[in-house]
Amino acid sequence: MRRLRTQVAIVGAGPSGLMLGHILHLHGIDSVIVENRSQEYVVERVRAGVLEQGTVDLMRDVGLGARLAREGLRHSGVYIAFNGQRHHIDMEELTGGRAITVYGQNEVVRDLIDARVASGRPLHFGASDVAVQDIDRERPRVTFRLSDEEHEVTSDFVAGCDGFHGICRPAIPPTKLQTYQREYPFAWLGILADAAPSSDELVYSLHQRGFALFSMRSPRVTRLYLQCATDEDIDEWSDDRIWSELKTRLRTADGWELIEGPITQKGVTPMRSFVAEPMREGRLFLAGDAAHIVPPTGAKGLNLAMADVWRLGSALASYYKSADTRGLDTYSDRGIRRTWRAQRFSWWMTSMLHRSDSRNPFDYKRQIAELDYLVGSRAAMTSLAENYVGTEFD
Ligand code: FAS
Ligand code: PHB
Repeated sequence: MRRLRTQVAIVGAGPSGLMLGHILHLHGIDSVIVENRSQEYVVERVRAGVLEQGTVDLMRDVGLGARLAREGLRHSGVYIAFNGQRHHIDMEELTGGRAITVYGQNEVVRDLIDARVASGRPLHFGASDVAVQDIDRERPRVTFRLSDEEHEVTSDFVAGCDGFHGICRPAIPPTKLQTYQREYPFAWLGILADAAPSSDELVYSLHQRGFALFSMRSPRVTRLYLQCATDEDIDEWSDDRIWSELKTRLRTADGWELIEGPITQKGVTPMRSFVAEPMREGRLFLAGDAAHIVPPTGAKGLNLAMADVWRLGSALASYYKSADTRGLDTYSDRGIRRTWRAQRFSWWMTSMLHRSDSRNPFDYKRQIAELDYLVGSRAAMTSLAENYVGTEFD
């Protein structure tokens, strides 16, 4: 058994675990990161692509803003399309200068892994049998196997950054945890294509046949999504069928045309809303998808995770610097408040822009009326804009 002692044991090397490790490193606080998948898997998996202003500011503040500034695509607005018309919402103007940046989650993870390796601090990929013990004691433990050797990390705190299917949230006794969830009766079929993005900014579209989203990753790569059934069989979707359905749902009267290209990745993502309360039990702190899941329509998942670890990192820094526990003691309440605000916005975007399974024409007409009000009201557009670009981390 190899025994390690550290200040903060971090389970999971996704964006939240890696960013927390980096923030702690900048404050001179020790941590060990334990991840059960390989580095390649963690870097290559395709997920989010939209960074709020707060996430971009955090990347810059922790010294990881250079490649993001060079390769990220800053967007001052977004398009909402319905009835064959695209309507632009100038979020930067409506929020006094805040904007979003398109930069793939896997690029964020790549930058954070490079920084971790450069710090020389422990980052273990491919760990198995990861478990958390004694979270209600002074010295919680994380145990795992690595190349057939048992490891035990003893720490002051454990950060559960291991996502929705991780082992940290289930380590909290069910009597102490309240969960809230909503499953949506549809999913997203998403593709990556080697095609130059034909729109300068994202296009969210409601069509009779369902939702569609035009997004991108770089000047050479387009990212697109369309609403599908929860049990959709991806093998039934040839590339031609995908392009023709996307063209139908994204067609607008202003002659804007989708540019096609080789599809390099496709998959179906389920849609759910999930919240676990509290986000802390004893010496265990949950962050990111381990504590909450939002449907991706509001582009909040990654950004909420970043807000959590900014909050947890600052709280741990105050604790180690001046034994001030106020940040740790308010971490969960502040996190839960921000989470429900993101849940409301993500649910609203999802409900407004997807065909519900009722197929009741009343619902579709009401959705169109809501979109018509949205693009005609400065107040309504401002509400969408400030939620979409995100508020200051708190
Ligand atoms: P993550 O899930 O990213 O990371 C958790 C890490 O913990 C993983 O590396 C996992 O391998 C590891 N882990 C799990 N169990 C472990 C164990 N027992 N021991 C050790 N390690 C363990 N958000 C958007 O805004 N837009 C999108 O388009 C979008 N698409 C998404 C598509 C998918 C398929 C998914 C699942 C999510 C998507 N999201 C999207 C949300 C996504 O961006 C998440 O919010 C973000 O990855 C959260 O980051 P983490 O909390 O770090 O969790
Ligand atoms: C993406 O680019 O992957 C993306 C963009 C906006 C969303 C969800 C996903 O709402």
